[in-house]
Amino acid sequence: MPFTKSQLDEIVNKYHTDGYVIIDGLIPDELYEPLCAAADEVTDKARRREWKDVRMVGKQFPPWVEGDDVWGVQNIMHPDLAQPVFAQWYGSDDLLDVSAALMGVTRDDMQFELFNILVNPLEKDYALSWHRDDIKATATPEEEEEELKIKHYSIQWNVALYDDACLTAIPRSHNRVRTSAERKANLEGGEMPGAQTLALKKGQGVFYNNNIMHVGKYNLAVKRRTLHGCYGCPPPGDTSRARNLLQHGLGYATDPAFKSTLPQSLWPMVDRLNGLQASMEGKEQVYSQDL
Ligand SMILES: O=C(O)CCC(=O)C(=O)O
Ligand SMILES: [Fe+2]
Repeated sequence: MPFTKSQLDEIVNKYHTDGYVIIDGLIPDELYEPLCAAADEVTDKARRREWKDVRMVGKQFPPWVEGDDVWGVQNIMHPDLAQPVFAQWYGSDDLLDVSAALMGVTRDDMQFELFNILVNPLEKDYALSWHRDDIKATATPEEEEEELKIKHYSIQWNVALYDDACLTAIPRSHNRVRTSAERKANLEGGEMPGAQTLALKKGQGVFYNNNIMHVGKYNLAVKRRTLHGCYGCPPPGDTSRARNLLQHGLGYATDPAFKSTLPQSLWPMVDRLNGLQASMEGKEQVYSQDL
């Protein structure tokens, strides 16, 4: 169901104030069961290592390495996984409309980016450490202040196929330097002041500024299949998204056969991504984090 202008205004306000916003009803009814089935299939493949592009327990950021247990499946729109329902949903109207509103652009300005799925580990509970996705935890307050000023031209989301209480964040921390208590807890461990679990009911999504202070905690006993991805909206010629994006390996999107498998709503968005990839060819890959 399309969002009204006043609903979108309220969503955008909450997002800018708190650094995140939780939204209902982003999965059209007819896609829910097919998405669950596709999510199980790609998760099983990843757990059997028939799909190697995975997040391994013990490693928080790319580049991903070999390991024993999987906490995420990467690039789920890849044609080799043959699950077109993921692209169908990634190109669905409500998701695109709300994402465009949150970035303050129109759908014509949007860029195709990442789409992964986050899953429960099977062997033992796992937790990431507190982080902002694009600023190192070791940054000095001065570096943090400078890096927080950088505009990211993107929107990131988690949309839960099953109830999900894995993501915890510090509301309103997306645009300010950590307090000394937060910095200490971040670097030395211990209780994080102001932490709040962003619990999702099945079908709900959280859209968040990925520089909000946040952490993931994964319980092996609770089934998690949470759609996790982003879109961009870089102005023409701006390559700043490359650092965050290309570390995840989006080469598959340059194959012309790939585009033909996608809904047409995504074609101009893929062209924009591929323009960015072409302009970065031969340049050294820089990773956002070293964990
Ligand atoms: O598991 C989550 O919801 C958060 C994952 C996360 O923080 C990350 O991938 O950087
Ligand atoms: Fe993160």
